[in-house]
Amino acid sequence: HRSHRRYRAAPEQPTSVFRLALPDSCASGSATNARPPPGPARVNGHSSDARGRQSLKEDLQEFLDGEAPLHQLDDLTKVNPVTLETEFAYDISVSVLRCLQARYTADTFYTNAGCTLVALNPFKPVPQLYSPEQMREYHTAPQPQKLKPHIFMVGEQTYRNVKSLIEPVNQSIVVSGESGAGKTWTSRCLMKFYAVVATSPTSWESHKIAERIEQRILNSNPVMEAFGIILGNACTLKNNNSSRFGKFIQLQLNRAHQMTGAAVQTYLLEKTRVACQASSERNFHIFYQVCSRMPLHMTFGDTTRFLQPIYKGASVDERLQWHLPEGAAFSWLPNPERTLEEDCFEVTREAMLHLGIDTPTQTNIFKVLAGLLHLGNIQFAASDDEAQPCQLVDGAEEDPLLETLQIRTIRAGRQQQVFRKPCSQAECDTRRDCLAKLVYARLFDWLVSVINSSIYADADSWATFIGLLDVYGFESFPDNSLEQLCINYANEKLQQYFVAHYLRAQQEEYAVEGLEWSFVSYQDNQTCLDLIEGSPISICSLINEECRLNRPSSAAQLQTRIESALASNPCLRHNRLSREPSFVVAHYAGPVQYHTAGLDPVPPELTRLLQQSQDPLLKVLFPTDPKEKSQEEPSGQSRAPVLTVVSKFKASLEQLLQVLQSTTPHYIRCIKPNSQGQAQTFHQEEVLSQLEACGLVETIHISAAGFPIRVSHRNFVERYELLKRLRPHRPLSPHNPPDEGHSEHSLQAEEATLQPRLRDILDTLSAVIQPTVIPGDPAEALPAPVHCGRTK
Ligand code: AOV
Ligand code: MG
Repeated sequence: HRSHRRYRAAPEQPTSVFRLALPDSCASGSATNARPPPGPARVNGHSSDARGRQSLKEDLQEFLDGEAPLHQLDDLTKVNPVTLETEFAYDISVSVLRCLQARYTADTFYTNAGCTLVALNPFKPVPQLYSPEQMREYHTAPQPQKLKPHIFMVGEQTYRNVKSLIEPVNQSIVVSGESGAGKTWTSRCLMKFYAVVATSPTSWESHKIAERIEQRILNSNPVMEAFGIILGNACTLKNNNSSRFGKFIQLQLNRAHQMTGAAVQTYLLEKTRVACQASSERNFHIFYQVCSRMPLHMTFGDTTRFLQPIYKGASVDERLQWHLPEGAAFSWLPNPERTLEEDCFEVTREAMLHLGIDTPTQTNIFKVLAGLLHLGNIQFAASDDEAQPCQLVDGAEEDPLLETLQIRTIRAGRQQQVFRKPCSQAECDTRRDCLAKLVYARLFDWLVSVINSSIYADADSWATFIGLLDVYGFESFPDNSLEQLCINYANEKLQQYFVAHYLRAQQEEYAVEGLEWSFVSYQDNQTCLDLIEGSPISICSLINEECRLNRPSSAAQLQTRIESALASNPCLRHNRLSREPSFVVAHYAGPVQYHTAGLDPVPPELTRLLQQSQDPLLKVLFPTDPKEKSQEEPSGQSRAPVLTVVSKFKASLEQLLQVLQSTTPHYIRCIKPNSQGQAQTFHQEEVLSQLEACGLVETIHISAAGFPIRVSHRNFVERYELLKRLRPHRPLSPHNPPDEGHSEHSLQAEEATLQPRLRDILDTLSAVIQPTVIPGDPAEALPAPVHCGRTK
């Protein structure tokens, strides 16, 4: 890119974004020195003249054919004068955006962007894209990276790295993106891919290849589905089948590189959904499945015929056994009329059987889930007398469970004297919700451990692994809680890891090329991470402290403490307009305001109550720990440090990063072209904000700080060799007079022979380097072009 500077004679003009002057002949594509006639302004690389349009079209066509990597379009903007570099983010994003849109319109959903694969959600079935033939094509290609960008290309590259005999290294594929962007879909397709390719090497030569592959995919499906469908997915505004947890799946390979097992680690289950669902959203699918008794039917024209009375839901007997009579209404089951294909109870049961969860255990699970629904119907009425516990709206009832919800037990003094304090109505509600969340979260964790024990390979039977990370992308809503803080904290960590990897990769590449370069001016997101997790004081440590103190005014106290203790960190901001206690963190993807409410720790008496349960499943979920009792302080509080959601999450995130750091990472950024889930619809603003949130814009910044244009030596020689022959000893410059050794005549002769080739080269150059002005900038303001004299 440095060599471009010679052609940049643009004086600094503040209004101009693209200030590029080209030799006339380059700009016009003609052999004369005539300047192109002033015409309508050219905007961001779009030239209004026919030649310009043609060039851009050709460029795009190259991209659509998968011939050129994404950064080539960025080259258009790298020719900006250095002084205007602040404009890069916008302009480069625009060119990336335009490229993605052109590809999307042409049903090309995958694009390479450096070491990242950008995946656009087609929002329509594209079965041919994921067919066994496609898998075979990528798996058997001598160089899969030369095929069209595809998730199978990443999958295959990853697999080959693992197979590399010189240095087999564990691999990971980080799939990120916002809700509904296609992360789970992508992870699932990759698992299907590995279920096919990471098996016996002879299978590709067998006769009934396609049939066998299909069978293998089908066999592995219930296990793959089980990660989400059993307890973890729900219908949200953004995605009908949204995974409400993050997961890292480790696909384990033996020495022959065959998949022998897997292990799954989950993160941050959105357990609040059990007790609290946003309007128009639903609880976890499983609750609807347990309650539904709707026969599966097919519609033919106007008439509805029952082909076979296959019941999606439980039988009448089962429902009676679980106390779920037909027509029962549950307040934690909003929008029950909205049925989805994910509500198929049979599939869930089958997946459970496949995982080794037998029918009696399944019945226990469904009983507990039904119990949670009944818990949600408990309504407390405020008591007139503060000394008396709140009563139930439906009338008085005596039950140890209800009592635990209504009365707080405090143990104090050396004698462990028990004090009982009635809870307010709001406290009762919080305790009820807390109980439900606690049970559901333990059930989910237990299920994950069951899944792991059914799919985990023996430690000595696997040698390497490929990790698939499917995590929530960066989130910013009008109302953000500590849950969003955890999600965005994870994204900050992953972004830092990505940037470190990307910088290292670039640096290594430059070293191989013998180029000296360091990204000294590059600022990473460490300041923001210091704010969230730094030592000794950070948002995390203050949250933990506040949870330990467990005082009624926690939310306000937390805000005050964060503001005073962390005021010096530039990433901490305050939104004075907010009435709720809150703070603002300036993330790499933009500022987010977090409310500090919702720190309620689990009351110990709730856990004790569950530990005393006689239910066979609850006994497994809440085993009594003999150590727990001895740790209790006289106040009834445990002496062990309070393990808040944030601190648990921080620990699991650190563990995840350690695992990732031991691997070679690959990145797939999923992008949602529109929030309505419509095919063939590309909303530029929505995509642009996702490009920012997934760190792609920042990646381009880093790229622009280094050498963003990479041309192989061979291509370079092929393309520019001619110029060397024209001027063997001197750089190409308008100020250099013709070489003394060359007579005017011989030069003309040489030019005549080389003219067609030269014209060709200059045409290509003019397609890449086009003078552009921002809208409203008069064309006359274009700087005077550099005169290249005879070297044109
Ligand atoms: P997510 O995992 O990123 O959201 P999903 O993978 O569940 O998103 O994708 C959402 C929906 O988009 C799917 O149910 C499909 O209908 C559709 N989809 C995604 N990718 C493709 C594709 N390649 N081809 C066809 N359809 C696709 V969330 O779990 O909400 O963060 O929490
Ligand atoms: Mg998902």
